[in-house]
Amino acid sequence: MYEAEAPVNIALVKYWGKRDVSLNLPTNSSLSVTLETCTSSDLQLVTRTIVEPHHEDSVILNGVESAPNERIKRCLKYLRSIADFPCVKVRTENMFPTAAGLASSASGYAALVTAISGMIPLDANQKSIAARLGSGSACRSLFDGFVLWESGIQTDGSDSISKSIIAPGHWPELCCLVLILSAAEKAVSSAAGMERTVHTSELFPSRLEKVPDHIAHLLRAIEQRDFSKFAELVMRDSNQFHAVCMDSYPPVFYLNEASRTVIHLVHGYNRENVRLAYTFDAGPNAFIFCLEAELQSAKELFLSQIPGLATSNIVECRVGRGAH
Ligand code: 2P0
Repeated sequence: MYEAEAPVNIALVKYWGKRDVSLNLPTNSSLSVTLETCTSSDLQLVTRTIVEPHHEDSVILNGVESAPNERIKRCLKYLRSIADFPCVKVRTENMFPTAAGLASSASGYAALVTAISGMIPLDANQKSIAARLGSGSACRSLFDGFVLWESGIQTDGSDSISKSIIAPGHWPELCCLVLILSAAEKAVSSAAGMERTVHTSELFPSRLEKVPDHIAHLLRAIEQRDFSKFAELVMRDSNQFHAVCMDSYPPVFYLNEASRTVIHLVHGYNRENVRLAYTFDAGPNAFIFCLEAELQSAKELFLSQIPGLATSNIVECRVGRGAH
């Protein structure tokens, strides 16, 4: 029996768009931070997975058994091309709502690949490729701290690899509050949304030109621990990603009324100086960054201003380690 646990990651510069749909090869590089939950509630932003030899490949996700889907098959096929291993029963549990814009596929495939790395020898690049074949953003959840996923240029994806570029200990005061504003499943999957954007958004090519600068500037802000620069770049990239979603045709909306309230609250709070940053994935839930000194007042702000938000819907995280 082989066990693994993988955290979620949140993109600071978003992956949105594929140059190869079947290999999950992205149109642009992305930069993320791996999140480690530090509240001791039932809600932990991790996936726990156990694999064991079985007479056929099967998956039990949150207690429900099914045959492996195409993505899992693709991932297992690649892993078996490196070194053969028997059929497996995969038992996997998300310790948070599945498909609620909380990147469950990222932690899920990172946990699967890490559990299988107990059965066969895999180097970091092979793990990254295997996780990416399951779900693009999963290759980032394998690694610690701030993680860069390089888009690569090869058509086989051999150079579309992620790696840790800044260790978690570099910026210990950086906190992330995850505000769970809705646990509902999204109406348009990320894969479908990306495809629509690539084929229909007129703004999208101009985003692709800007992404390398976003990444370079953000890396400099992180290296210098410059929170206000970091915050502006993170909020701008999130807004641009949602703008190209809205520029797709028909438009794709991932934010809801509560998400927009969060955006207004953050800009109001930042009027004198920039102390909070928001970013949103393909869903309405908010990821709020701040420094430790600001944490309590940030929580009070959202609890008092977002209707229905309770302490139990806020998950406090730090920059953490990847799958293990
Ligand atoms: C990201 N997202 O960089 C971006 C930002 C959502 C918004 O990666 O089809 O589940 O499995 O490769 O990784 C979500 O897309 O898509 C995602 P697939 P994935 O985190």
